[in-house]
Amino acid sequence: MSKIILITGASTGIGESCARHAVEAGHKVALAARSEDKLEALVKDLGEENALALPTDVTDPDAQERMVARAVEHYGRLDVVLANAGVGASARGTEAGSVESFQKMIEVNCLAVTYTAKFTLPHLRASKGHMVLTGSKASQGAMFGSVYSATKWFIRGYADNLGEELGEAGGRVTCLHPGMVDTPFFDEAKPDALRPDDIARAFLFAIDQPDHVLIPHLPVYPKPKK
Ligand code: NJP
Repeated sequence: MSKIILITGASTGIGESCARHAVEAGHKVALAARSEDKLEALVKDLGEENALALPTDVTDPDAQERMVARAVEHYGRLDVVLANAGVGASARGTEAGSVESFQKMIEVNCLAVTYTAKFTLPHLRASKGHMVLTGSKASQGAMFGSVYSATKWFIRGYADNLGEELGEAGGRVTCLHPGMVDTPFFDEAKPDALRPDDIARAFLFAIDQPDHVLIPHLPVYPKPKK
């Protein structure tokens, strides 16, 4: 069945790849991020009948409320939400990192996800839909820095609690936990990392399960080298 999927952080990397795979699988997508030019280019690629650009800064709750309203006005419902927008910091340690980078990571990776959930949950309740959060393998170790890891611990715990909230209405919540993925998240290419496509396939696997199946957590790691 064709699903209506709202994706935050859709302009590049994992979010963009999830959007491409979703449309290829016959779904329709609403794409949110700040970079309007990238979203418009993606909509052109995917076809206006399949994709809608919603330029949004997810740290602004009013903007997210408008984002959700526009998606629902356009498509009539929401079946899946991928709360994926996230940022890291180039200086990783707590001592080396700037206070501003800590604030930004907590604002985008944690607070903004609560806004996404707040404004989409009524629609996901109505559709008995599926919320997917992009967590990280880093929640189990400070692979990208302690503060970043802690923001993804928040996502891990929040996913479990949201699962109870949405579960009451017959919906589902899944938390993806990618290992390192080669995306613009990093300044330099990461040759041994996963590719965004690897996460997109996992995303589709999670949302394509029959209604009686729940995948609460889905780790996707690069295979260790011998
Ligand atoms: O990174 P990137 P990924 N408002 O930089 C958007 C997690 N993760 O795909 O606004 C709205 O290509 C930004 O769009 P723009 C990671 O923590 C990654 O790797 O136009 N959107 C872009 O679309 C994150 O949660 C790895 O700049 C905002 C997107 O977020 C998710 O995967 C490993 C925004 C970031 O795309 C996607 O990251 C892992 C704002 N204020 C978890 N700020 C990894 N790459 O290794 C940013 O375990 N965005």
